[in-house]
Amino acid sequence: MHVVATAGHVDHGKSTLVRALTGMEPDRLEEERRRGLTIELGYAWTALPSGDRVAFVDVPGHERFLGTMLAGVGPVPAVMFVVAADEGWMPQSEEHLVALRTLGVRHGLLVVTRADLADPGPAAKDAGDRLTEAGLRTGPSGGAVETLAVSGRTGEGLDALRAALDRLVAALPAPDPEAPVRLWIDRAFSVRGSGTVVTGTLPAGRVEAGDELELDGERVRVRGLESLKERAESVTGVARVALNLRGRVAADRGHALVTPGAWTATGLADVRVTMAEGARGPLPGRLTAHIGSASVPCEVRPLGAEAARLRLARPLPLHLGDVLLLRDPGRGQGELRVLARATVLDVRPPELRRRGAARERARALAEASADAASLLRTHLLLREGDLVAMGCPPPGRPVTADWHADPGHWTGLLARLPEVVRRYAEAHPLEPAMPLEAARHELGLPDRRLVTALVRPPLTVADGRITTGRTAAGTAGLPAPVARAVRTLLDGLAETPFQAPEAGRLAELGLGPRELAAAVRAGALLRVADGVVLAPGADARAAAVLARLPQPFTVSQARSALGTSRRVAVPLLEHLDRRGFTERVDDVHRRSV
Ligand SMILES: Nc1nc2c(ncn2[C@@H]2O[C@H](COP(=O)(O)OP(=O)(O)O)[C@@H](O)[C@H]2O)c(=O)[nH]1
Ligand SMILES: [Mg+2]
Repeated sequence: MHVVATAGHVDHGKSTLVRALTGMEPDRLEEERRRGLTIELGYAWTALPSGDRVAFVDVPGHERFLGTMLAGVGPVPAVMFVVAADEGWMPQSEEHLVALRTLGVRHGLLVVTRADLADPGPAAKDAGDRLTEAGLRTGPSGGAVETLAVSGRTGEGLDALRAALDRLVAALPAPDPEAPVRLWIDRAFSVRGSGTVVTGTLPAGRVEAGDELELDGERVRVRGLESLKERAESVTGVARVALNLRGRVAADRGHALVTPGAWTATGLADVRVTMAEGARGPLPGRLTAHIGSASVPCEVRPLGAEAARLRLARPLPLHLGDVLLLRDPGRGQGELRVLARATVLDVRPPELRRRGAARERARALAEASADAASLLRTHLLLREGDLVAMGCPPPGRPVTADWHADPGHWTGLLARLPEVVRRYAEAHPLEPAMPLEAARHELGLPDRRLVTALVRPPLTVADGRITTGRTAAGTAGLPAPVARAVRTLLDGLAETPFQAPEAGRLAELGLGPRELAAAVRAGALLRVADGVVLAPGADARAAAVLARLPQPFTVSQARSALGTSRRVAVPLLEHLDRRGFTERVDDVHRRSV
């Protein structure tokens, strides 16, 4: 299915055209029929010559209902732009085109109606040029917008229009069926005995009966669904859908049903502002923001030439890259009310408290793009779930567990940790090994696992503390030749921490079973299995490396991540299982705990 919205000045024949194409009545209200005027959004559908179905969202053209028009067009990917042959370009033709351009609607066709009343030529030429200039296209790439002359009264030109609609919808990009759902509600009502029904245009993703979605932070259950008045088990966007929700749900136009965890509900967003064609700054401090079917009052705080912070009157589920249309509803007749496009660059913007913080933020936003790398430059560390909810799948591997770091920030932390550990040792001569928690606090990190991931040779972790591995604990109590041999071993292990020395090498250093046992008792070596020894803390470091693997993992994946052989990897993994760093999933797989 495809969904196409109408656009154009009042009385130019939009509703008549939808009626002629579908045989359905888009003006449902008694008042609309009495006044011959569209007030509310209208819905009608038909099959095109190709067999594809198209649903129309018919919008009002009257200037008083611009908000409703935007709610109809908001979630829809394509428009049928209507201009009357006998009137030509009019104020709401202009206003609707500015709105479409601002929202970034790129697909459409031009229909010059009332062609039985006047020569459609001049209106077609004038409006066609304007639409093409505004970037509206009918075909897959480049070219101009297709223009058709029709009469809703005589039916002249309707067949050609149907064929053109097929070309229009064939060129629309296919939406992702796996995309997270955000269904902007355009109608909501309760049906006696079956709860609440909401309707909307599903732009992408899939909704199924039984799904749990979120509405303003509350979970709601989809009891059943319909598309174009037919019951369905599941519907994939683009589609018009009606969802029957379980129970009584407070649902309204402008609110959205979303996949839980896939969107960030926010009342604060940092945006890049692009003035609408013909609009001039500076922006007023109070405007209305439109996205999907929502229109929400907002405060605009300019940060720089193109950057601003929006404070929305209620939270909206947003992703980076979302486009909001900013409008000044207070403007009078003849003035341009659509003022700007606001592209979302951050949905959890940092507080601006220090002097100069706003200017600094504006500079950062000027360089920012709507992706995870930009977000990490601001937030430094983010969990995978937060990135997903912001609409930015993580770019690379996490640094540990589900944490992603800005590469520059991470490198800085790696450089700082040895210094922090050294200063701690100086200040605590009796117990020089720094607790992980103290290091976490000192580096201002939100999770202790991040500290463990920052520990690199010669630092090691043992028993929740960081030691500077070379001055290995305990060699002091050993006989001098054993202590010397152990230090030689540890020096070798600093480079390749998981390549336990072979039996031959141990013998060469004079480390027989008795000597090894003494070194292990003294805490100078870690015994993993008979004849397999590593530096103290090597097990925690191995655990940190394994936590960064895709989970679960096999012995051979662990072996190559650790840079060692099966001789060491197998007993080391068993040791990690015992210590609770890892656990077995099945005969072949383990995962980090
Ligand atoms: N002669 C003629 N009248 C039309 C045509 N299309 C619409 N009209 C009339 O123009 C008026 C406004 O049409 P309507 O579809 O309500 O316009 P809308 O406000 O754009 O939806 C109505 O009186 C229609 O009957 C047409 O192609 N030819
Ligand atoms: Mg109408």
